Amino acid sequence: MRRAVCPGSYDPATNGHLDIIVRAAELFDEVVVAVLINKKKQGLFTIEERIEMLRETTEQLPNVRIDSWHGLLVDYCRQHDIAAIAKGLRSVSDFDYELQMAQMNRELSGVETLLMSNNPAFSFLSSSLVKEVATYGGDVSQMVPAVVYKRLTERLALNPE
Ligand code: COD
Repeated sequence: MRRAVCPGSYDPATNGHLDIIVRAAELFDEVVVAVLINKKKQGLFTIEERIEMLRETTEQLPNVRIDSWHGLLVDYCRQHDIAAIAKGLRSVSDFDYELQMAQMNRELSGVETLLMSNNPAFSFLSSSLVKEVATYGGDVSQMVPAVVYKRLTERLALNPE
């Protein structure tokens, strides 16, 4: 079985993330969307909330499952027999960082990284910008999956700026 992982913080998932997940699911037998836990970073959503939103968003994709992990991504890949890391590239600045991580991960474990050019319609999207715009009342409804939009507006209504 050809298995890939789409790793990220997903705090929260955007339509840019989803586009990469859908495309990876067309290329591999199974795709694991792994929410990487960074204990130094306080997120807007808990890991459980991010997982729930990703599950709902990807429920129509039978070969996609959601998981979480704390530690090195290459260790997750080894433990779960994953041969490839699938990621999206938005810009040249993304490329510099992604290439460095891809080289490090390959050096550490031999795992390959597939860098997919993103859909230009989503080039400007990042979780942090979406959160910032939503915090100040901007309309992000077309930038994130519907379930994320609902949770985001509820969360920000509870914790206004
Ligand atoms: N369009 C297309 N793709 C996108 C978009 C978009 N608009 N936005 C994000 N993506 C893709 C990118 O491929 C990105 O890499 C991925 O989604 C995740 O994005 P985020 O913002 O959710 O997550 P990051 O950037 O915080 O994730 C970084 C990782 C968690 C993947 C990285 O830090 C990691 O692998 N950490 C584990 C510890 C480790 O192994 N460290 C050593 C690395 S060499």
